[in-house]
Amino acid sequence: GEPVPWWADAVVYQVYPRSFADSDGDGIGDIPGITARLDHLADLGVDVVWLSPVYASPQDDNGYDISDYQAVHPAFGTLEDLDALTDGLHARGMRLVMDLVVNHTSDEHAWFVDAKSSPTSDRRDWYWWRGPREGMAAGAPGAEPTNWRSHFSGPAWTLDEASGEYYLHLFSRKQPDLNWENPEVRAAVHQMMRWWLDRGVDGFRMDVINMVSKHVGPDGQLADGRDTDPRTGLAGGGEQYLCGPRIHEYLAEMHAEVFAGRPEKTLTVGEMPGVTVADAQRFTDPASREVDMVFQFEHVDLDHDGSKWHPVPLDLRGLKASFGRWQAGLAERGWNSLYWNNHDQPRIVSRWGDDSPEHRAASARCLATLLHLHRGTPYVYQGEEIGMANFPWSSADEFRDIESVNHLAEEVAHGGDPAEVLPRVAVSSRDNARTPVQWDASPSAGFTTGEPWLAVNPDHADGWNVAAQADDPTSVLAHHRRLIALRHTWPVVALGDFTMLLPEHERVYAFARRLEGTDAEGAPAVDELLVVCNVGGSAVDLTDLLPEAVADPDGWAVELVLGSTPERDPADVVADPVLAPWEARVLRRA
Ligand code: TEU
Repeated sequence: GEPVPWWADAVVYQVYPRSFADSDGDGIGDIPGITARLDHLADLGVDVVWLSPVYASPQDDNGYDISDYQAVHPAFGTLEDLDALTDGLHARGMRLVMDLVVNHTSDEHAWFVDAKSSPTSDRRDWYWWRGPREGMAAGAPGAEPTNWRSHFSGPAWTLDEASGEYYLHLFSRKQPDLNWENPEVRAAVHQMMRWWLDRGVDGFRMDVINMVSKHVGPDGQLADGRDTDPRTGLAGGGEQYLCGPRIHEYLAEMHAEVFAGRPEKTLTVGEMPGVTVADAQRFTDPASREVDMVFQFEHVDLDHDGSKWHPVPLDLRGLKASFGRWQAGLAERGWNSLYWNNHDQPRIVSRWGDDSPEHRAASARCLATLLHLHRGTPYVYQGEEIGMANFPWSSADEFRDIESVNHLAEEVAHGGDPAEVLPRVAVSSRDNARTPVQWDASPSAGFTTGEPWLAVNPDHADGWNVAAQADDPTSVLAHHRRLIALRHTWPVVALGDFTMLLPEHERVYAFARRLEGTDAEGAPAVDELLVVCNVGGSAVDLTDLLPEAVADPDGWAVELVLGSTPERDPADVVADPVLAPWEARVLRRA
């Protein structure tokens, strides 16, 4: 078969630069701040850093609106700072993956300024322009060319008064969508990517890359009711722009134009909302030469009903069914990414764990174990390694994220009661992920000497910081180090087959991993792991539920490879058939 790729046993760490570490006291994280903290990442043991956008940007969407792909936003530093970061990572054996945001640019990018300057501009066709709906006047309510809704509220079209045409923006009006049908656009993107690789970066995380091929024409479906807001008449429209007709062609072309023949070890991961297992198989099949792995959204869509603003409790069986399907679907061809958190998701310990003082550390360790023992490449989002939690929001004016701010405004404009809207935004807001990283217990958590751009979570003073956890072997941080080391040292963690156990159990998440190989003498050998996680706050007896997880003094022994209760003697843990609240065990069949 194919040789095992270098990233099969890698762990990726995501840095959101605005919130990581501020070196100059302006309250905004920056690149020198990251470079100064590289030892934390090296101690954690991660192999790759994915850096969210640091490019020149008006910061309408915190850098996902780029005005110059080959320049650094001044608040983040300079190109030289970025080179120093790259060198610092490489010197420690880590690689740097940049964010690639090419579904859209900023409206302040020179390409869009040129396109907008006149309908006859050479670059007009680099974006999507359409006249008003037939029979309607430009600017009239509902005259937008389609009923598509922007991901950040309101229509996905904005009128350009001068020409009487609308331009498409699936995100904010300051993020116009590029027209990938135009080969000049694709060539410009490829050239820019090659420029970054030549400069020394090691790959790209590709923002909403499955949105670049779209069918701009039909209305979104209004029938379903779930993706349509009756108050606005807008529909999602995703069926017209997710994994559109030319998406595989575009990604294969990008691979050929940018990556083929490069001797360097690169990594590509495509962020793909709405991607199915079948799509992902093709995107990540090495034979397709498209991307190494994708970010899928199925699991993070399980705990809300329709819109992300209507949370419902997670049913653990649904999570097992989903992860189980992805594990099986990409077992033979393709590869999974594994994540709980990123800069768009609320904190996992608050979301599916329990952030009360009693269970916070245990639930963070449990969920990390569950994720990292799956087959795929785990992604750790900054702060996740110390169990950072959601922020205790108390008023609407605390939010900075455009998605949250626009949603709050839209709800209130449509008569929503702020007292009812605020708690739902508090639970789901992307700003939960964006509060500053908690380095120590000092007033701004060691993030900045100035006024942080977004409030620091007050819990940093209660041990939820890097300094307090670094030398504590029972900490969430120490547990992450052990999980990452386990993947690096045990091939079965990276490569073993996956079998879900107890799919119908509401609380115990259990699975087996199995790898056939050879022992030190070259004889056939099987390595087998059993992972058992108690996803809840009361104890569970495994005696009848999962007898193979309970040590049998007369039969084969069970060895504890990694437990989530480091204060206990491993022999005692293995001998105890009762899983404590939020306990996780990684057992080896001997
Ligand atoms: O997000 C992709 C995306 O689809 C978002 O709508 C995401 O699902 C949403 O934020 C969840 O609430 C990517 C980036 O990760 C995000 O930060 C950007 O805002 C967005 O693309 C536009 O570039």
